[in-house]
Amino acid sequence: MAGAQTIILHQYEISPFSEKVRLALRMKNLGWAAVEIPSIMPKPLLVPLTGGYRKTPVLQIGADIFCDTSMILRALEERFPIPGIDLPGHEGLSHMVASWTDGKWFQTSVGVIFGALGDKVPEDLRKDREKMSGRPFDTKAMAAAAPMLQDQWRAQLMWIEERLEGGQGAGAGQWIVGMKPGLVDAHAFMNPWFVEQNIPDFLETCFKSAPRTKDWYQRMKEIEGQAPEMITGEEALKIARDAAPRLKAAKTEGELQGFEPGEHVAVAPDDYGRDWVEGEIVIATAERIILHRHDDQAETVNIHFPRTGFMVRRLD
Ligand SMILES: N[C@@H](CCC(=O)N[C@@H](CS)C(=O)NCC(=O)O)C(=O)O
Repeated sequence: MAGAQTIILHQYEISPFSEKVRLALRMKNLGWAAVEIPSIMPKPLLVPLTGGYRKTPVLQIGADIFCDTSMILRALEERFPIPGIDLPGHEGLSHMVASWTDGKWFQTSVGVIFGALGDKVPEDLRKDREKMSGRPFDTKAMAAAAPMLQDQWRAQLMWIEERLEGGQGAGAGQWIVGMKPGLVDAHAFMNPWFVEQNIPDFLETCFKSAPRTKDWYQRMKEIEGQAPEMITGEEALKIARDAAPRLKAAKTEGELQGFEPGEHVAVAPDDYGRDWVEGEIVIATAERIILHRHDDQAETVNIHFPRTGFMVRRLD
């Protein structure tokens, strides 16, 4: 039964960023619980935990809340290091790969998918995404751009093909780097998976130019893990309420804006879904910032964000 030590993923089935974390959980063969959250606002059982952050997924362990997959994967690797998936000799590389897979390639995937599905996208999802991105959801323009984006999507898939062709040593060409699947593979897996869920024929067509990538993708899909325990948002909130954030000595390290522990600040993503989360700094380093917050429903939580892709500003 889920409790304060359980890995709880707030997610939804068709979310590619959620799939990336589910894949990492499978690679580590970890037990976990899932809360199915809505794909559009409002998210009344999630926001009390995150202080306003709305994106998917969010990871919870007790009263510690991890936002953004880069923070989530880092936290999983730190807390559950065996087996390691940040492969020795390739440390740090996964962040660089993720900034491509989660940024440019993901945006190309969104364009290709929405361009193909066009009018089938439900009205409430369109409205939500317009609000979240601040841009009109123009299905005609998306359909017109789709063929050019398809070229771009496949060109990025070919980067994986080139990497798989170029490997050296025993086991080369099986995984993107190293001799076993790791974080770099998990990042690279996300976009083909997203496309396969929505327009599988397009993926098959692209794989004709990328046979090694097709085989690699199949190998990735064969990685088995544990099925989640399904819990409700109410149960997850209660777990947070009954737990205390993991104790950490407050510290800031060489903060460029001069932040100190205990300072009242706000944190928000710098791309879309720019909802500001307010709290007091527990820890701020070059890689992460942890805010302490109190909420009527969740009570005391620590919310962890990466520094890359997030803005931090001082509040008076
Ligand atoms: N940088 C974020 C991106 C997450 C993201 O964009 N997730 C999509 C779903 S896959 C999302 O939040 N969509 C809006 C929503 O679910 O409310 C991360 O790595 O977690």
